[in-house]
Amino acid sequence: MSQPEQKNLEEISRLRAELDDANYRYYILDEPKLTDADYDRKLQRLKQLEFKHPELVSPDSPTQRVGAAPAEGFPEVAHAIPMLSLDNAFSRNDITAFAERVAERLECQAEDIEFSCEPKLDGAAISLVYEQGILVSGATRGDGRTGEGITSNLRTLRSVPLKLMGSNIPALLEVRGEVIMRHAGFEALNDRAREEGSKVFANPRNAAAGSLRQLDPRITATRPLEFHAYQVARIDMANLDDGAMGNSAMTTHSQQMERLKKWGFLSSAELRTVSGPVLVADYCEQLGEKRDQLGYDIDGVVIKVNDLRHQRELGFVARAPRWAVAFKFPAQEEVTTLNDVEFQIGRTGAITPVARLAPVTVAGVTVSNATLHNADEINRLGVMIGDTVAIRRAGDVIPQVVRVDIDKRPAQARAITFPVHCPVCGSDIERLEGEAVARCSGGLYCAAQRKEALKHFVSRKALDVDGLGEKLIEQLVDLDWVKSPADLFHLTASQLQTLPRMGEKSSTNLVNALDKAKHTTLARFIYALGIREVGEATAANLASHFGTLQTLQDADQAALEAVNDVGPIVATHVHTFFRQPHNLETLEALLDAGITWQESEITQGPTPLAGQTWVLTGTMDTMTRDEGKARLQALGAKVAGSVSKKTTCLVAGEAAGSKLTKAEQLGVEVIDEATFIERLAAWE
Ligand code: 5U1
Repeated sequence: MSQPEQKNLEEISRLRAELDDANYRYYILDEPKLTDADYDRKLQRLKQLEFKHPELVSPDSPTQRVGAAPAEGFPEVAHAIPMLSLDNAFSRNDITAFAERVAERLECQAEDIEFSCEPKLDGAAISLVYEQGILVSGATRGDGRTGEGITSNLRTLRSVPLKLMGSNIPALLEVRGEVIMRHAGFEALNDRAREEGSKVFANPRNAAAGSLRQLDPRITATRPLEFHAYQVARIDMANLDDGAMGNSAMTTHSQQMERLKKWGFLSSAELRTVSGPVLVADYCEQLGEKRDQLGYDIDGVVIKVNDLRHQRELGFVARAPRWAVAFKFPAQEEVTTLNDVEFQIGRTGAITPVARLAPVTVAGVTVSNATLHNADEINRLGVMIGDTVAIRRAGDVIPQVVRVDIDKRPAQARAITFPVHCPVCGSDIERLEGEAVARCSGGLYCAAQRKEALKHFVSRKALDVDGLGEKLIEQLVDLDWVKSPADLFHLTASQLQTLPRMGEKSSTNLVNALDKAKHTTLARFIYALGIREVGEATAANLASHFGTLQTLQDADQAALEAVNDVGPIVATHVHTFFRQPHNLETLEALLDAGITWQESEITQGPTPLAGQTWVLTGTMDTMTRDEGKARLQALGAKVAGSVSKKTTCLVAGEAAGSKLTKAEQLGVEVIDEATFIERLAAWE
């Protein structure tokens, strides 16, 4: 082999190791090491080298995740050991009964048995087989004995190692687990599908299973799927020296899960081992309370006898192991009746059909309203008033109507008519071509839009007016006292006192709070205007880029697109906003009412932090993190959510946690709140 060839070979193996390591840190340890751009650069370089040396391409190379051609169908795969189902438990008594059955067979006390408890993920069950550490087969559960071979699709998941990491690699390993889609990824996938008029999934489980059964792996590769391991089904370590496993030999399920992490798999961070049925039931209760905050669907807890020797001793009965049970949580889907549909108008005029339901308890919470998204969704569901519908509630996501039971449709069911005029102000409802959302064209003439715009205007990240809640805003608009945000500043304490539940003190406090809110920052003021797609960060970028309101107002499309993070759509919204006569009137009225911001902010200051990346963590005494972030952005810095090698400086407030540790490990500069304030004062 020539010297350049030898060099290429070395670079290939170095790049593969670096990419595997970056993947492992990102997906398994949740501690990213490379930025996305660095990862892509290295992957590109590796592709280039492998193109030059096709003889060196191997199936475990990180370039080979999305390589396979579309399939015609999936081959049958017989599972070497059946993929069993589990018996269910629904109460503390059921858990005790299970533990006692186990104790009787093992001839011991239930309290002394160690159980491993972990969430029962609601996704698609999968088996992965590794020979000599290389992924050779991946299959669905199917009927438990035979599944579908979907290796090419599973290879596209970056949480599926193509090659086991670390040491003591077994000759054979079969790992089982669940492929899931997190709520955020699921919502984004469905939002995109609604916009494009393509298939909408009823829940993340269907989305995960459907994504895995794509004939073209390139489609699977675009889906936000994660594989979480939960069982070592087969392992053959005969290839290793007797002593190779040393003290780390695995005698329990929890040890196996730890070992799987070292080999590059994700396994549950919620796994706990506890002894006896009381603590197992406590675990189930606690996980049930946490269920809405996990960000992915779980339908219960899997409780396993932790000792592998005891598992073997207990064996199986019919289709389920005697050593495990699934404690089931209440379902996240329930059936109820659609009593009516009302149409709600949002801040930007977007009209959302809201299903009014016969109240139903879904996963422990009473649900009487659910979203129907838009007209296309109503058509897709084919739903009518009076129908029996399935409602899904998960995490923080707004409850949704996911299905209709046509067979139960009553004779008097009524079609849902999408209004052509705004139900609040009577203006035309418009739907722009290519947009899924219909909008009321009334703008601030529409009381509904006015109420929402005012709620936004006084909200914490905007003008932050204390004591002006939603109900009060609604009253002020309904009484026609407030037609535009500027009217707020003309309210008097004596006028406010005439409202129900507004005493002398609260009225005076509100007037004072409004007065205080007049002195703000340019970034907050821009955000408060409620321009479409202009969130807090964009507002801060616009403020620091243009420096004055007038320069922003005068900016053309190209000048707007030159701002950090502003693309053509946002630029169009901003440009259009400042060309609407009623918006210009509102601005003038606000300035006349006395809204001001510090002079230093309206003259475009220097941007001494341009090119730097800062991270804020912990709590600060004198300002919120949002405020700190806006001030850094005004100085030209980028403010990131996590610490990496690229971080210039970490501001660590009270109770700073893992970000501080990481910054220290990476040698990133760390400063406290006092130093941060000193530096801001010097730069500003
Ligand atoms: N977390 C988890 N889910 N789950 C499902 N563990 C687990 N174990 C299973 C199944 C069917 O089966 C083994 C107990 C055999």
